Amino acid sequence: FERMALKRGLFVVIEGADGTGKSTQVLNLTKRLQSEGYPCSSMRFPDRSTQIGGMIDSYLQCKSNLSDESVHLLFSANRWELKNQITNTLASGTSIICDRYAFSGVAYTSSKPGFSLCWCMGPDRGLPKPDLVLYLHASEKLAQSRSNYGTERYEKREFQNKVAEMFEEIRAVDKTLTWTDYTVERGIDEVTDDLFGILQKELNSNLVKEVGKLWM
Ligand code: Z5A
Ligand code: MG
Repeated sequence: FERMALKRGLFVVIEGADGTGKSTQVLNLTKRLQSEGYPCSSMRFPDRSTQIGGMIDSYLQCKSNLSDESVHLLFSANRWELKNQITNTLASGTSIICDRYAFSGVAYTSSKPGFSLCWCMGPDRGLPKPDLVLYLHASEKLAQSRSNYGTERYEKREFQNKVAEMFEEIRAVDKTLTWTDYTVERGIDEVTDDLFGILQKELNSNLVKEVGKLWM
């Protein structure tokens, strides 16, 4: 008899401004998908649990210094070291909800003086391509409640404004990617409901095409 082709998992990346609830929603959405019967696991970048991730963590906490070029390459290497995990998970039929990805990588470094978008995109070319990028915008209210930024590197308003501009440029470069905007103006659980609604259509579609390669 003929075996039915296994439906691969959906690869969803959550990106967005600082403190818009990305990490919260990645965890909630993963639980929600699982409880609705969709096999799903979550990932995050940077993944601070690996050796490379440890170097990134120390840099972000300002406990060590690295040149802008080398930390950019470390962020990218952190994704490449988990590439097989991504492709194997998707191939096994499990969806991935991922907290930040190469778009953050390019947006943050290209916000520093002297970095072109082209140079920044180079190291991430060929990584697994997400089926959907959910971009979270902060509502006025949420942004106001975030007026005192944290102590990590990059957590400064001026820099974050530049990062938001760069995200727009990154979107414009590659029209083959699917971005969906969502403005966070409701409570955490309502936001999870909304995002789940956005994903449900995609989860039920017949994903026969292979996972693509980013920016190739
Ligand atoms: N970076 C880079 O340079 N290059 C790269 O390649 C990558 C990253 C991948 C650390 O990332 C830094 O690394 C980051 C980008 C850079 N620099 N900055 N800024 P990270 O992902 O580890 O950053 P983070 O520390 O997790 O912060 P975040 O991602 O900006 O926060 P978030 O995940 O979006 O928000 P959250 O932690 O889920 O929620 C924040 C708070 O808001 C929390 O108290 C929640 O309970 C609350 N919250 C959440 N949702 C709501 C709603 N709906 N209403 C009210 N309150 C809410
Ligand atoms: Mg986060």
